[in-house]
Amino acid sequence: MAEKDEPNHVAPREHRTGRRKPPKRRDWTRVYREDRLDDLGEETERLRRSEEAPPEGKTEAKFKRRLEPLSGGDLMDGIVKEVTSRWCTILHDGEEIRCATRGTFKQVRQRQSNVIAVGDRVKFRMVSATEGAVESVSERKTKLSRRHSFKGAVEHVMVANVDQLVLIASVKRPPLKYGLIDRYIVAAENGGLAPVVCLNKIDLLDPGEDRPDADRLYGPIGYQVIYTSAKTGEGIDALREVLKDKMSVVSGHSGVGKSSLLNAVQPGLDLKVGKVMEDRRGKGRHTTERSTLIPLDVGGYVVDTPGIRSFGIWNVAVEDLAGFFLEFISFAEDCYFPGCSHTHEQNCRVKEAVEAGKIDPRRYESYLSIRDSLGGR
Ligand SMILES: Nc1nc2c(ncn2[C@@H]2O[C@H](COP(=O)(O)OP(=O)(O)OP(=O)(O)O)[C@@H](O)[C@H]2O)c(=O)[nH]1
Ligand SMILES: [Mg+2]
Ligand SMILES: [Zn+2]
Repeated sequence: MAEKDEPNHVAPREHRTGRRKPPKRRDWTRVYREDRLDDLGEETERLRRSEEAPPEGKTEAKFKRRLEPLSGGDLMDGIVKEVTSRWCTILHDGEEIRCATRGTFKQVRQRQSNVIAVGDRVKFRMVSATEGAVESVSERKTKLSRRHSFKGAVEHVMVANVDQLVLIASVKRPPLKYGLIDRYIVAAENGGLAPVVCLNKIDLLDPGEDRPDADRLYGPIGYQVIYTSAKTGEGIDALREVLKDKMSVVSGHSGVGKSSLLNAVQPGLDLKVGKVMEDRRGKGRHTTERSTLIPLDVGGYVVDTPGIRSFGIWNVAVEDLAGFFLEFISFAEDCYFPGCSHTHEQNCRVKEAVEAGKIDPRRYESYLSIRDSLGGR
């Protein structure tokens, strides 16, 4: 069963009043906590114990050195700002502390894609005047996860503990892809984040050309849509308002203007922005190299992330997918066959609604495409 096989699930976000919930509710806290305990508690303990008793042939001195971090200063709370394979930066009391990723964490990481993600709440100790060591990671309240792009069936946690995903697309250069937006929405809902859609580069629309109607597509199902231009400043106030006092992550294709938008929201931030020169396919070069947590002057935090090429859905069962397409739900309830997949069945109310123009065909296409990628028939 999905619950047993995939213990890292976090609860879908509480939906706003009047909106229907995706069909599943799992006892995620219990399953998740057990999993975390196993991975971070017992596993860490086990490795630590094995370190304490030096195996034959290894010198006492070497083990003392490795144990040093544990006997350092007091335990303190922090939030992870940046992560690389060897170290992470923790924000604590307005200060940045660089922490080595201890051997125990590295070993655990081989089983999970990343044990520490940006946004994680951690406990750490100082081990020297300038360096710390992470001792434990708190249970994640939310997470934005995707399928690891080259490691096969491995989860990659992009960011932990954020309230909302501001998914950025551009109206042109690179071209707007509704399929990607819909993938993000499924992942956000599955991980407990509220999605907000932001269409950038509206200055590139020709005179008289209409804005893409994303607001008509997503507004009625409760997702805010904003239109922006980092170049002209249009919509930047609205974006700042969205980010204010919240923990957010911005994500989207490379070159859509994520870092440019954050620079516009907070002058002086000076995030590195891609060169104006774009490659032949219209995709900007990959400019932001790693995710970074940024404190906002208006209150709250935002995580800038590197652009992605594609987004593989993680930990959604094929039969649960339609529940993430909120406008399908009232129709799906009346499908003739219980467990209707809304693909080939007779008397499928969802397909009828698509034909009657009550469900947008772009959303139905996204559903079919994601379903296909999840192995649905
Ligand atoms: N015309 C126009 N260009 C923009 C706008 N926003 C960003 N750009 C340009 O788009 C290119 C990419 O911008 P970035 O902010 O680096 O994009 P990004 O999404 O952060 O890209 P990655 O870090 O690679 O994921 C740069 O040349 C920007 O100047 C906009 O609103 N209008
Ligand atoms: Mg960037
Ligand atoms: Zn159906």
